[in-house]
Amino acid sequence: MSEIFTKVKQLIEEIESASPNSKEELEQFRIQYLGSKNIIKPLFGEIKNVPNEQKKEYGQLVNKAKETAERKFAELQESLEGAAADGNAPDNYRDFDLTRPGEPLELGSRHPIATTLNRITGIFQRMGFTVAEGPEIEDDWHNFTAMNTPEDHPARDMQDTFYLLNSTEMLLRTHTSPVQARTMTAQKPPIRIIAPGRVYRNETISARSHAQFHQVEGLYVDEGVSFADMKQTLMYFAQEMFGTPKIRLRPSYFPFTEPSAEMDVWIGMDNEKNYRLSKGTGWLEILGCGMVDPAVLENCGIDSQKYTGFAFGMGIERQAMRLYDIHDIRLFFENDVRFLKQFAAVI
Ligand code: 2U9
Repeated sequence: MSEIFTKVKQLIEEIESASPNSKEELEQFRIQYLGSKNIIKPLFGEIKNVPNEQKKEYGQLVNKAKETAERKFAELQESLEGAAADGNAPDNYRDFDLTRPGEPLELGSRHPIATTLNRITGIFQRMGFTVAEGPEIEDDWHNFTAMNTPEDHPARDMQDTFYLLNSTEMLLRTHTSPVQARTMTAQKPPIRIIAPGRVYRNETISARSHAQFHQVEGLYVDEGVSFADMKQTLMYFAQEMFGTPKIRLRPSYFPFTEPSAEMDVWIGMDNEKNYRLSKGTGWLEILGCGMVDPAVLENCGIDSQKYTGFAFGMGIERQAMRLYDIHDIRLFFENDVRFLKQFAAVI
């Protein structure tokens, strides 16, 4: 009877020393020792031929063979897979193809609003303006009072301005002017800043208007700043942004500037697009501007006898829509990747 014992012991040794080197060999191992027709199974049946006093010992030995096969299989599987992940597997156990071409890195894209904004601020930065920023939740004073907008001005109406819940004091800024008001109260002239950022107005959302949009505003305050300085600055901007210094200033009105103007840039009408954009005039309205009202300077603690300044403001969405031929302002705020991916080439 010791013969069958020897056979099982040899089998255990055989299992212990097995060293499959490939997925296929490992599968062979599994079939041989753990499969439905494995060679350990019939050994359990042999117990009937083992004398009673040795049955227990025999049963334990065959169980050991089975457990050894299970443990060994788990170990082999782990080491082969681990090696494959390390790239150290035997050549025939790699389940990936090293000759496959690499996956190209997918480039992200800048949002067209960011690109347009960066371009505009860049032009003014090269003229010596620095970028100033401020909160989007503002108080009534910085947004309206300091800006010479009287209590009964329609802009203050709930219809036009988003006030914070149960507040008549705190609001979502309707322009980036409060950034400049804050700078003026904190700094002495010369002040030469550009304030880009997001603003909010209580407007019905459509293809042409949105309740949130972006502005770039500029402010230059110093001794002896004149309307001519403003015109020259804006001409240079037109040259850089649109490739032409040909601008015109039309009289306009804003509560915070006097005199005020609107600036158009000449885009001509020699192609259909420019004809459409300029409504058949060749002129495209770009921004509003003017000499800072002395009352605004005084509100912010600046001596209006000594200092003068000019300011301007423009909406970014309008310019980006023109630049990239986008016909619906809502596309800017939906973050649909099909829209955003179209700007991947834009740096
Ligand atoms: C201070 C003093 C004056 C900023 C100005 C405009 C004219 C203007 C509009 C353009 C389109 C807003 O985005 S829009 O709807 N803005 O026309 N903004 S002057 O004047 C200032 C700013 C700050 C202290």
